[in-house]
Amino acid sequence: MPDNIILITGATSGFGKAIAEKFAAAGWNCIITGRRNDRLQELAAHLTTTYSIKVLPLCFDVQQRDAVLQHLGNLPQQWQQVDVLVNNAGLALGRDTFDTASLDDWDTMIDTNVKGLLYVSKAIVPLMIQRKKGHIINIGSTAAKEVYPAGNVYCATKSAVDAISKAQRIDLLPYSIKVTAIHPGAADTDFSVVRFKGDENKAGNVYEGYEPLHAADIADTAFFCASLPAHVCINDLVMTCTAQANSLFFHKNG
Ligand code: NDP
Ligand code: 8X3
Repeated sequence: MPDNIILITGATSGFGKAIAEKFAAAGWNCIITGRRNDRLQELAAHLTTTYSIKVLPLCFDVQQRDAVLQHLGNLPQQWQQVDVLVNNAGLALGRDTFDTASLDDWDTMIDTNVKGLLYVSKAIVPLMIQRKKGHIINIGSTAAKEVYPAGNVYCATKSAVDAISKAQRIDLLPYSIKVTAIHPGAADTDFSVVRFKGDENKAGNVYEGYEPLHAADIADTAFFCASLPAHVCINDLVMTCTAQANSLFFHKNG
């Protein structure tokens, strides 16, 4: 299988799905992961038939260390040359102040956004080291750059993604592995519905009065970062919609 291979975690919706579509359209073979197998199978069928590429759907929870290592530590031979790994799977749960937030929500965010990213990276990095080639794209957030009210642990997990990206960049330097952290601001995916545990009204309010980023914007940016010449790496990229200055400041109509 001669073409480029991208592995995207959290490809069942939002950024991950859009990234899979973007790279598949450019002829990349895709390893797509997530917990919702029906969505994975549907996306795999769509990408395969639309773009005549190969797709390997892998259904697992990034919080489960053994499951991650079992799936990604035993990739079929023809899928082992992963050129780009996008650590995208992640979530926020709740928008509660430090004193009122739930420990269970904190555990899930830390286990997914931080530990999941570490498990996946640990499984794939040896394959990149072998080839002295590879590109890790970690999806952080503007929440990594400024803590906002009632953002506490979500912001902390994204600060951790920021720090881990810097650490990977230093430690993997001898192997010519690029590490890019993309930090998007508000984008209208399922993110807020998940954060507000299915409350569509609360989720919709997040995007009222301005045009947020769309998943395709992040996919275009990831594709740009992955398309640069071998000697060029975008290290850290913060992107927001025009109506957002940072985690705290928006210009909304009405
Ligand atoms: P979505 O909710 O649309 O997508 C999240 C993806 O992550 C889904 O595919 C989901 O798949 C996957 N995922 C979540 N938990 C797990 C898990 N335990 N194991 C495996 N996969 C998991 O949100 P976005 O696309 O917006 O979010 C993608 C990333 O972007 C996240 O890391 C988020 O923090 C970050 N981000 C989002 C922003 C936004 O405003 N939307 C802004 C900045 C960053 P499944 O449920 O099938 O497992
Ligand atoms: C998602 C964007 O502003 O909800 O990371 O933290 S925000």
